[in-house]
Amino acid sequence: MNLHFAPMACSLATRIALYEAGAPASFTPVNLKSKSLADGSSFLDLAPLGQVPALLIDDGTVITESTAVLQYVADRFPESKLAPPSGLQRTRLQQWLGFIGTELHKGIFIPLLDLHASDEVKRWGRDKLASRFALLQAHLERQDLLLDEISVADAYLFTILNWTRVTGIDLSRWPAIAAYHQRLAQRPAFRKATAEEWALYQAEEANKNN
Ligand SMILES: N[C@@H](CCC(=O)N[C@@H](CS)C(=O)NCC(=O)O)C(=O)O
Repeated sequence: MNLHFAPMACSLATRIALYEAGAPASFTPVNLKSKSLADGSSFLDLAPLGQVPALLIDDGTVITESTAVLQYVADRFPESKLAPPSGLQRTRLQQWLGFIGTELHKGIFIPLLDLHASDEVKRWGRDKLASRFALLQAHLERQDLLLDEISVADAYLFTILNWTRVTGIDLSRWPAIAAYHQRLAQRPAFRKATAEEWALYQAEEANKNN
């Protein structure tokens, strides 16, 4: 399987899940601005919205949307136990994936990261963030992970929390969230995926400035 990704973007969550699962995978960087791949081909042929993650699986099928891609990886490698197989725990996983994807990723962080978003939009995002982080803080005061065991939802939330750094959100205001983020950063799969993509991200930034 091949993950189309951009360094430190939401696709990092899928790389983490693949590493946690010990899954054989290759990785293709996408230029999100030009919507092209390094060989000059159009990413839009693969993913019409031009968004990562896009996971190309062995029969040529492309899976997009983080919540679907992450659950696909978890289900394809059930021994990794990255998703409860069924029942209320599976529903809870989907609840968290929905919360992270809509309330945090798209609802708040994409506007905060958008270079064209007005100050008013960014203020609105920050105001909205308070109630969402309060909910997370309360949950993580009670338990170490989103579910009882590590899951793809933790990989996704970790990835989004990385963006607090670049959006100037001081995580120390939410100590249980900050501690959770630090704990996950110590897990080998999280550490390896983040170190690799951080290096790629920095190289891209250096290229932009040259
Ligand atoms: N709904 C998609 C959104 C993915 C998304 O927003 N990806 C961003 C990177 S974090 C992207 O590719 N942005 C480029 C664009 O929207 O043109 C998902 O949940 O996977």
